[in-house]
Amino acid sequence: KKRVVSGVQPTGAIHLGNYLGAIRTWVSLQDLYNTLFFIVDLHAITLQHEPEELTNSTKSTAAMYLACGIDPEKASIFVQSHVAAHAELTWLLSCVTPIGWLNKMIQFKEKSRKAGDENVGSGLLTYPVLMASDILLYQCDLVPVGEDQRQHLELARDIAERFNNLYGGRKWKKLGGRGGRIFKVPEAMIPPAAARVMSLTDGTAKMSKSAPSDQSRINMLDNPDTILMKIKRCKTDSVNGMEFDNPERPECNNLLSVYQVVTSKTKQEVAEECKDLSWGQFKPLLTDAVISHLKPIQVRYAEITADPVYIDRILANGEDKAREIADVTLANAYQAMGFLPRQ
Ligand code: AQP
Repeated sequence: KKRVVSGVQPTGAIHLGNYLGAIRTWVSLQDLYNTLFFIVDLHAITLQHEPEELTNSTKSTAAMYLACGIDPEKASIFVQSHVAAHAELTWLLSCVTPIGWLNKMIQFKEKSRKAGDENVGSGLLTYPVLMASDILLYQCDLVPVGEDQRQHLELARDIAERFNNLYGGRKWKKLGGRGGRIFKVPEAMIPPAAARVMSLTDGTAKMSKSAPSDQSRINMLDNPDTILMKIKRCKTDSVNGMEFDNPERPECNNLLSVYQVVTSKTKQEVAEECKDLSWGQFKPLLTDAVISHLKPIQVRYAEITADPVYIDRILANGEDKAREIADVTLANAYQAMGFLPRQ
């Protein structure tokens, strides 16, 4: 079976963007592939954070994975910082990643601009190297992510190729290794619809956990009244009739795409159903569809979090399985670079 890995940062409440762009796809993959899904807590400290919030978010993100349908019998679920190989491999990869590659990352430019120079640690720049470690450690084939992560995934592929070229093949064999490549070069897997869910208050900005206004996103745990209110107040335009793919109407395209995915309808069905609707007619349809899609997830979340030991057990089990794979790759990387083996 091919291997799939992915994760979400515990930087706040999981929103519809994280779910539609990533977690929902994972659920459909766990029957077909060997899957590892982790909570990427080391990534959550690249901007200033509250320690207590990190603890709480890590637990709630794990519970949300389960509530959304990730099955611990099929997938390994674990916390990134519990597998030390992630941090160790990051150092090795940092040393083969040119700074120029990192300077080109759009997310770094955006986040560092927003945070202001004083608050930007070097971890924000090297974040994509940690992400490369997350992926390459598991020799995975596919990485399901939202559109916003495409550039980071390309970088992970470039780092893998550079490392393989520098240290793989005959050189590695000479040091007692297997020869050939050290890391598999993975492919991105981006969902066909709602790969980039946009903010409710600005159809040109992505929905994000860290956006200051909670009105800009629908959180997975928002209650029906909150969802109703957020959709009621979301940004619209003055055109009647709903349509996909009109660049002049980003909000319209965004909300239609969300509606399409939460109702499991095709794009054609939704385009036909909504083409003559006004915003006033469309919003209640969308509100009901989102509320009923989220309801079973919220019920399950409440059940899961009622028993904290349950999650701890799942995370410990996932960690063991992850470590088995990660430690082999890490040992290979050390060996290929010429480090003296640990006894
Ligand atoms: N708006 C989005 N639409 C579709 N997919 C999205 N993802 C995030 N936002 C959207 C996908 O969710 C997964 C986890 O994302 P992350 O937590 O690692 O970080 P992020 O992409 O930076 O997400 P946020 O919500 O914007 O977090 P903050 O505000 O903390 O930076 C990824 O697969 C991502 O593609």
